[in-house]
Amino acid sequence: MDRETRAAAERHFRGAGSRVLGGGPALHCVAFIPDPCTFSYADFVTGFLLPNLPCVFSSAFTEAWGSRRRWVTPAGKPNFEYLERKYGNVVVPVANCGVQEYNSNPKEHMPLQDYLAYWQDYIQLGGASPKGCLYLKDWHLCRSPFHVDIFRSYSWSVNICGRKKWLLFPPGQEEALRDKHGSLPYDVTCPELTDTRLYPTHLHSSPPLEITQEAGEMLFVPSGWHHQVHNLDDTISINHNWVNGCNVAHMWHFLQQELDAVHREVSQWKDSMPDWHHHCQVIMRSCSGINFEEFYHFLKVIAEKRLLVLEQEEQGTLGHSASLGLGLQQVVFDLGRLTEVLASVVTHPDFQWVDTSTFSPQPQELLGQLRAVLATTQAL
Ligand SMILES: O=C(O)CCC(=O)C(=O)O
Ligand SMILES: [Fe+2]
Repeated sequence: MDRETRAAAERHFRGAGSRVLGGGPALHCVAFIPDPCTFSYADFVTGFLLPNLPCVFSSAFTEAWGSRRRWVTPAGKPNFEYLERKYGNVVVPVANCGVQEYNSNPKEHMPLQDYLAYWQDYIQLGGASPKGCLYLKDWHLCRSPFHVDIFRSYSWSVNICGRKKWLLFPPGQEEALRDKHGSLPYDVTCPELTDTRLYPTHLHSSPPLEITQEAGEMLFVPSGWHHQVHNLDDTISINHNWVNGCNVAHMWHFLQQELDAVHREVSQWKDSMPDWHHHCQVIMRSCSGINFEEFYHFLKVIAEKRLLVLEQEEQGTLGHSASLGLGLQQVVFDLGRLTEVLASVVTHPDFQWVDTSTFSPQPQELLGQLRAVLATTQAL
């Protein structure tokens, strides 16, 4: 990120106020980025991260990846022999796509070599197996049910080999896909969606953005975009999720929504249960994977790493690895966003119920430190 991009990003959030994720004009196509030489990180920040829009990077971006050479045969198929030799003993989680457990699939663990044996049999039998359709999570096989990524993170996904079809819904558009009980469908292509008694608002839903991701291509999935993925071939993909200054407020907004939902569910016990707020945090953690205390620690760890980079920069001891590969401008921008979110966390009424006595530093202390440091970074 350069200075100018940081200024644009800061302006973006200054204007955003309490704007929540969602809305925006309907999109009919997804941008394609053909050439790594003419596309910078700054272009990515202003064109996609800040407006929260998806894009596809051409296979030229991943041409040099070792996995694209070694995991794939010259014919573009998974190199089973190589994968088994290198990783055969690794125990991997495998989901059974034929069985629906809430909005997911039950998982078991097995050595990769067993999974690869299953996969080769599946191909030999023409895309069938008495064991059903097994899905190796992280090296995705088959298809992934309709979902939104954890904590409203961004993600990218690269096809090492094979092709995928993605169906993407901008934030908020999933609302029209809820059934009469408020639940989202497991499969957005299932015929039941047209039954207005089951899905009363489906008529008002917009069709998803449909993307065919070719071998080597990378798709950027923005924050809060629901999606469903179908493997069109035998496919291996690598995915990564991340949060930075551009979407950390989306994460915080999501956590507040999750807590509100818990409050609504258990509101009838509020007056009779002395530690009701604590229980809400416990429920939230088990449903959403994180509570307010852990979110505070998440912010703290990232803030301290960024503060260290600034300190080293000041002392002239900043090496490339110490900067986490982030430019100084990104570090300053992230600190600004973290400070804003932390200020909102510490004043949230439910955070007042969290026992912070053992936190080090104390939340207010960290906030003060961040504000003091930020005041010195304007000239950077
Ligand atoms: O590629 C897939 O099957 C699903 C990827 C995905 O959306 C995820 O892991 O969150
Ligand atoms: Fe996902």
